Amino acid sequence: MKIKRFTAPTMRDAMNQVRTTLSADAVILESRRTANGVEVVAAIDCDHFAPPAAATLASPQGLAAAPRNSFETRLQDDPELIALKNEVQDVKRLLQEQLGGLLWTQARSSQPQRAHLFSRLSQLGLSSSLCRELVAGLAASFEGERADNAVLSGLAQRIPVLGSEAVSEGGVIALVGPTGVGKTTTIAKLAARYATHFGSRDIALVSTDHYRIGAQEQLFTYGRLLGVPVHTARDSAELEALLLKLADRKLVLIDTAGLAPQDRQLAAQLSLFRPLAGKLRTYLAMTASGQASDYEQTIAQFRAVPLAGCIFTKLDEATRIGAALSAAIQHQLGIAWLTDGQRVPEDLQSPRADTLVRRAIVLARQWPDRPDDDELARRYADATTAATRGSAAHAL
Ligand SMILES: Nc1nc2c(ncn2[C@@H]2O[C@H](COP(=O)(O)OP(=O)(O)O)[C@@H](O)[C@H]2O)c(=O)[nH]1
Ligand SMILES: [Mg+2]
Repeated sequence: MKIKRFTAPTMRDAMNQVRTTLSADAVILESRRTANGVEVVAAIDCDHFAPPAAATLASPQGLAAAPRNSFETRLQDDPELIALKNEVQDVKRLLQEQLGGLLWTQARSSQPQRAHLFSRLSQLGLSSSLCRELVAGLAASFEGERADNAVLSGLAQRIPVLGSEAVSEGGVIALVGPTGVGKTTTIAKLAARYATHFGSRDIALVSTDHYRIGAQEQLFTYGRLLGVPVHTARDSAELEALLLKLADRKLVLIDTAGLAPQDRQLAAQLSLFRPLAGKLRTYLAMTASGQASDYEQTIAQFRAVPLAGCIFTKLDEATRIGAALSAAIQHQLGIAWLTDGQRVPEDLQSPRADTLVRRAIVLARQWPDRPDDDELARRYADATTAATRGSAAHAL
């Protein structure tokens, strides 16, 4: 592997240098802003390194147009080639691990303050790329506690929270999300909260959950307790007609079926709302203690309907909320409410970014995750790869 450092006034110039000196196949390991522009560290696998000729530089168009040749076909069918491909992938993984270690060692010796902050943020459960972005944004002159405070307030500033007017302004609100996250309970909490402030006469509840026995009964029970009528709708025509009938209500809360993202009925459930986009606000409910991959999958599936924001539930059960915060930041999903217990309506809170950061810190102290150096190196390498993918895409 050949590794080279490039400096240039702009990212575009730096990428041109990388392409000309190494090749279009070069991998960007690190990029950062300097007083004079940008500094990029790029690497190329020596086996594949040949001085690039302008005509052979890879271009997206070229790749798109390339026909599938017989080698590509064999790569999928031939057992020997498949074994070879797996071996290459193993070697690649090994190289990435070693490279991660190298980058992490380098970061620790050349920028110990930043490396320390990366490690601290990472222990909150935040995504590696977010940790890296927060640390990269730190002014070089900040040290010690001042640096800690600066990155934590940087984190708070990036957490998208929605104001409490989300309910107080009323309208038609639907909650969607995976099974058992607490949608129905949250609907009851929202209805009770609104009823306390404005009376129950202006509220209606709607259930579209006809998939599970007892699911509607749960909402009817809450409705009876709160003195709020509960309606049902099986398809979008019924829902649309019902919403017309309930047009005089200040707040209509729609409960949906708890379906797992991989459930085939999910598409049918979400299609209920598509014709009504613009007439209602849909919030995605997710537990606060999920893993990054859970959030990726859930958000990807439920994005089929336009989302006005999200709700993080079961904060009381969470031992870490960094992944939830990272998902909200990365997907720019404003957090509308938090729930932290089963009590209706007490355990419903309006989010505050600084409180969420404090909570993440307290949880990390209570449930420490002390990654060893190899793990930190892996996270740092992950973040570097993600960042460079982004900046390369931006520059090219
Ligand atoms: N610990 C805790 N449990 C909750 C919270 N919200 C809901 N639950 C519980 O989670 C379970 C599933 O809630 P439900 O509202 O039926 O979920 P749904 O399938 O998404 O509608 C119930 O036992 C609720 O009491 C919360 O904030 N904290
Ligand atoms: Mg439910």
